[in-house]
Amino acid sequence: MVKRGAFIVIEGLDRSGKSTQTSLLRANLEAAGIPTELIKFPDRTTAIGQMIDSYLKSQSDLDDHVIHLLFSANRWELASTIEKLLTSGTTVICDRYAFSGIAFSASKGLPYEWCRAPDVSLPAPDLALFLQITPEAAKARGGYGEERYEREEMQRSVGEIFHRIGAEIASEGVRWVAVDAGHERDQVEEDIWMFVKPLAQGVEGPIRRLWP
Ligand code: 2DT
Ligand code: MG
Repeated sequence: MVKRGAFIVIEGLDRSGKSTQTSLLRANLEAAGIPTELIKFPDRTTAIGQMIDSYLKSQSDLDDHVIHLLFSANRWELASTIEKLLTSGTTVICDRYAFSGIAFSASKGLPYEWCRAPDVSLPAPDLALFLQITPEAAKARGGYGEERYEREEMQRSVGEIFHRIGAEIASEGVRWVAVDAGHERDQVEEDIWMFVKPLAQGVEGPIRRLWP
């Protein structure tokens, strides 16, 4: 049976080390000879991505529902690319995905079920790794940046919703693994590799869909 590439999502709060760890993971996969593509959401380069970027920088204001749908549309723009990559045997790593979409919008008060709806039937990851860090530890790392959502109260409620998502999707059959991102960089890298390595040689079976 021909194997497809693995679809790996890395989620976490701001300052949890997502960007560093997604880059390290890509390097480790490539060093193992696995063709790998790293995609970051939001992808701020598309027309929709530019609207999102402007919103995050507070250069524009949008209704909470509208920005939620734009984040989802930004994933749909890349959905067929992700599928093609996986089918051609490339492993895809996403830095944030639909789970961030729910966590941030629901923490602003939008209904949880409403937040899940626009991502229905997007490709589902084979493994979602949640980089867990307390808001206190994040603060100790130099604090948050200037963008919208980069505030301690918001990060705290986003973290709580991530936990709810983790519990729910695990019961629906998506592998959701919390990794302690409070450790040293090398330790986190090693922990992530331990979970990804078994998938690195490819995955059998069709690409699954959200929400399984
Ligand atoms: P970065 O700091 O990773 O660039 O993210 N976000 C992200 C949402 O609110 N919904 C989504 O669907 C996604 C993918 C999280 C920028 C901010 O955008 C938020 C932080
Ligand atoms: Mg950020």
